[in-house]
Amino acid sequence: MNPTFTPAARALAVAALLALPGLAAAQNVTSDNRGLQALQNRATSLGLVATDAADAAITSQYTDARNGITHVYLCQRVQGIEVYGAVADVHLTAAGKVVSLHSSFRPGIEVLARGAAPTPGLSAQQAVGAAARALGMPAPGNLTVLKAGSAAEGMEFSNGGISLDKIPAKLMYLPLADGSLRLVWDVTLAPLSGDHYWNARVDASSGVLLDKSDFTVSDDFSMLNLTRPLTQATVAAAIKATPATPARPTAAPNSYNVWPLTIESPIHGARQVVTDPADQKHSPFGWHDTDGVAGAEYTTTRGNNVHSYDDAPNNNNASGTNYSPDGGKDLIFDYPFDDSKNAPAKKNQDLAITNLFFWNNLMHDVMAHKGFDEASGNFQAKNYSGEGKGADYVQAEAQDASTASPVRLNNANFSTPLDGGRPRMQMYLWDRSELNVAVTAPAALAGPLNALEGSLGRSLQAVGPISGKLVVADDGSAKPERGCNAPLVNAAAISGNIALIERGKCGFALKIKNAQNAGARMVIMMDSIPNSNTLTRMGGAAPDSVGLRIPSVFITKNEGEKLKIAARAGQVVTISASGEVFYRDGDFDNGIVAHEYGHGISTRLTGGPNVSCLNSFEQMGEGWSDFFALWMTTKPGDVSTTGRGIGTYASFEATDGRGIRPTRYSTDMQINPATYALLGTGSYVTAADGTNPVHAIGYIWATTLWDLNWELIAKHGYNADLKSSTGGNNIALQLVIDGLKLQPCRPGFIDGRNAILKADSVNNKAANSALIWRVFARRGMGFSASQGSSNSLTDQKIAFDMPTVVLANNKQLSAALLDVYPNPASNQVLIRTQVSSSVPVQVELVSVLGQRVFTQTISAARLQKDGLTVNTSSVAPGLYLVRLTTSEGTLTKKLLVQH
Ligand SMILES: [Ca+2]
Ligand SMILES: [Ca+2]
Ligand SMILES: [Ca+2]
Ligand SMILES: [Ca+2]
Ligand SMILES: [Zn+2]
Repeated sequence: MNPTFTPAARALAVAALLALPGLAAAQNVTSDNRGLQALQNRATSLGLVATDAADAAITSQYTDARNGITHVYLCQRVQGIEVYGAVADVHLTAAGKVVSLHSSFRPGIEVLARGAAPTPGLSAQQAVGAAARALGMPAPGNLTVLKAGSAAEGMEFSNGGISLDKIPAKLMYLPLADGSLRLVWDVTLAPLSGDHYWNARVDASSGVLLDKSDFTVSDDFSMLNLTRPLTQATVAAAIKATPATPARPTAAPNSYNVWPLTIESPIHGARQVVTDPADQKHSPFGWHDTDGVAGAEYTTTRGNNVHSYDDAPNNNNASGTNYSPDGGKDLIFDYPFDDSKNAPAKKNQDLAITNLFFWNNLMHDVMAHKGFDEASGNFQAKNYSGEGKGADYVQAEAQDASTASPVRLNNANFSTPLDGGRPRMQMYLWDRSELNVAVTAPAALAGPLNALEGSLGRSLQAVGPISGKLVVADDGSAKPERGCNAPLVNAAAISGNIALIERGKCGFALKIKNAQNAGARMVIMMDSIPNSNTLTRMGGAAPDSVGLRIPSVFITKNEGEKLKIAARAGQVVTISASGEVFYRDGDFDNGIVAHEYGHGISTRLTGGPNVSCLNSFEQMGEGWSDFFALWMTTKPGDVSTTGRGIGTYASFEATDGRGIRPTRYSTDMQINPATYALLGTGSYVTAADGTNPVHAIGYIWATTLWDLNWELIAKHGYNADLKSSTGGNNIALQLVIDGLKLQPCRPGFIDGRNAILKADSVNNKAANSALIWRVFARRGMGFSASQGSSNSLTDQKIAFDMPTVVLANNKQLSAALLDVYPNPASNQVLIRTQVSSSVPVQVELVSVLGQRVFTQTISAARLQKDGLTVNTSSVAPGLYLVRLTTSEGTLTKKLLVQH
């Protein structure tokens, strides 16, 4: 210990001495120290010295009611102060056997701490002010202490008028890049804009911001559209166009007229009146209770699990007065739906808030049956069991920011503070613009142009229809049509007309600005790449930041060239252009609601409810969320090979559209070829600014979980009762949820695979291990695969093999191990397997008469990775047997050839 104690340091040391050994400031005070002891007993094998784990503390601990596993989550401490990011998890059976243990404790922590300043120069209040300043927030007002505690235990302050929630602050050690420790204040602030929920670490002496993470996970889909101003013109016109509301049946008490379970959105199925939907076990007092005593506390869309309300102005309900529909004493939430294309969002507000309320409750109830419950840190106002922390129901904000300036579109996000902190779900409108840009003269060129609007300037929809003469820009340079030099030489000719400018040399914004300054009413930007049909969405700056007021559209080089030649030849070229924007409401896309809620589940379950650690580069947060969305919307009779897009409703697509991911989800690798090998390649790399392609990463992971779900359905059947424990779909979700609890903090794909295998061993005595291996091997996460660092996207080893033990004792191997598609086949067929073989695999095609029409030997590695494509165009139509002979046994499957 440092001998030069200041009074502050002494106070700290005393506080540390007074703290119960092994217990952090977390809520789960328990006398069960088996997890802590297990960790301490294994210190040496974890590369630690005894003192590294001597002062470890439990951040949370709970026993799973279904499988009896006690999950213990710990943090490393030195001198009673937590070390940020140094955590461990230990999982024990009822008998005390350790089934899994991970640690990221830092070796030699005492020596490292000696180099760090032992006392904070700033008080906790000063640290809150410093963090706010560093994060660009206003200075906090009167910070009153809501929960007192020592610096090392942490304390909570009031929101200071700058945060949407109470402000926790705690003294910690932050490991720096060079391995040294720095004493910091860990401060959590939720700015009033609702865009972020910062967990920041500032130097405890200087107040300098050293590290931050965001509790908000954002699902930006089109950054370019986020700041486009909404005009009220369309909305007003749309009100007139709205058909009369049809008569509705009178609903029974406690009913909701919504798109219920397994219906993904209004394009996927009909709305229905659902009566008494609250789960008897996990919402025993109904969805409108908050006190655990019979009788609803709210007749609005508010209750123990969620409070859903309108947030069109994006004030984030700071005053607590945002609007929620009221179902009256009978709790009847039955509102009309105007599904006309140009219906204003406001007209469907009651229904949007109701549907959002319904689906948040549904996620709560279904997932509680799978083990996301009070003990493990779920979202409830009151915890009826007394386990875990309450006061953290979801704040679900419908039609968020739809009348705010700037408007937010094409997005959704979810903020997950630690257990006891209220999450926020923000659901936005989605837009789609329809452009009509056409040449009206000369007759030889007349006809529609293939055009795309960007985010620069005002939209055609906002400006209204434009028609006029096209004038080619002339900036006086060797390539005058690029319009980069100001002022334009032919400004007089351009004034009052439409400017044609070619891409290149300078940015779009400057070109448009030059045309605007010359008096142009609109810009048609032609591409500079011949024969390209790809239209570029012009963007790069918020519209008003560059002072652009005129609309602009992008067309191809080939179309633009014809117009340029005609105009320069002296012909009068005229253009007409108009645009209209339509909106869809994310509140009706149940897949997106489930996805957002899913972020809360994966965040609370990984590392325990009192630590937030889904922040490694490989972490699969978006993947779990997509999987939950797909899982909740699987209907009886669905088949595994059908492609499923995410967000098809919000993206104005048909139900078989691609949605917002690289491909649709499917077990058919022709539809969805994703494997672990994609990670770190192409668009699956870390960007120059350090951001990761989280949705692309998640897509690979969700693909694998989706395969797992269907393999288990094939084995155990589908159970339409989603709260049951039987049926392949329920077994799959249970493995995924338990995998979240069992995996280490900051996980990668192989950590996730191992946790699912572990969950199967705990839940099902490893009855599905061969199936799980097969699924992961098929997507590149086989037995020999490794993830390298979970914080790098480029150091993985991909493998498509299965452990030999799985394949042992099985000479006639299961047909499920052999992929043959398409089947029936016409001109070619792809044959693939994950089975390993110490000798080259013989692949044969045998007719029903036993005649071999094809034979080839190929390495097992190639069959595992790429498969073998066989040309069947000259094979006579009929039934054949595909036969593979490996060192582990034979595989056969029937194949029909048709021409
Ligand atoms: Ca009540
Ligand atoms: Ca909001
Ligand atoms: Ca909770
Ligand atoms: Ca890696
Ligand atoms: Zn997401």
